[in-house]
Amino acid sequence: MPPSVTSFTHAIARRPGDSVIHGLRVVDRGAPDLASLRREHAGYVDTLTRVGVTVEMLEPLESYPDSMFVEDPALVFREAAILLRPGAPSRRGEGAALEPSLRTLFPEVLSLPGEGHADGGDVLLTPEAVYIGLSARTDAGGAAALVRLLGSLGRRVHVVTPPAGVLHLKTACSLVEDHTLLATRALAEAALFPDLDVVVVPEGEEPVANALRVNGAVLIADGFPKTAALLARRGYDVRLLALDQVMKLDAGLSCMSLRW
Ligand code: CIR
Repeated sequence: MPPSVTSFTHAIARRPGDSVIHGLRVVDRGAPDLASLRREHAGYVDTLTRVGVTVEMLEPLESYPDSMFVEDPALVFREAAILLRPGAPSRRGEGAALEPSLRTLFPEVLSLPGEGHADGGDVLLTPEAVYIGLSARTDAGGAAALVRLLGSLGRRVHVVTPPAGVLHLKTACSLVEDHTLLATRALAEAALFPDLDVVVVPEGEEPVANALRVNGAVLIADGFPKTAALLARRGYDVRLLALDQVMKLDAGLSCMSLRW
């Protein structure tokens, strides 16, 4: 049986540095408030711990404002970690900064070959397959290199094109079960995942599509009551997390950790 992709014992997270206020954002809704953002990050790590995950905390990296979003520069499986090459020029050194920690935690650390770019936020794992979304951050060259690398590890890989306007594939979707995807209506209608059931996020609550299923719980951003009620009705143990400041940086729950 393929391994579950919603059960984790370990994670890596990186504390936000002061420079996080200069993090990338597509629409500028003002810089995040540093103290509140740090509280949100601490609450996130605390929740992961409460649901049974041992979190390896990394120190802030001031030279990379977006480096608390550790999901983008790497991809991890129990048997290996892959250093990616983020698409945003300001994030290109984040993989090298993560490498020493990954080497202490994984039996093997591989690197994305070639010149292309790929962000971990564009990679969705299901038990049987890996989906890579093309985006402003993940280009055709990076996706092709990742397809070859994952293929050599025995993974089945699909490259998909999310609808325009999606920063990362997982900005618009996340797995709430091994075979059930929570997704925005636009992504659901694009029908990119024939082997998954799709739960559509209620209209107006699209930012909450980036939920995080961890062990028995589903973590979602606070402030999206229709989605919280929908998930609770479906029997999920829903945990609400304050995320207002993190969301000002176009980020969500999955991107603040690497999990395995
Ligand atoms: C960025 O634009 O790279 C950061 N401000 C946010 C990254 C969020 N990552 C993700 O959704 N996977």
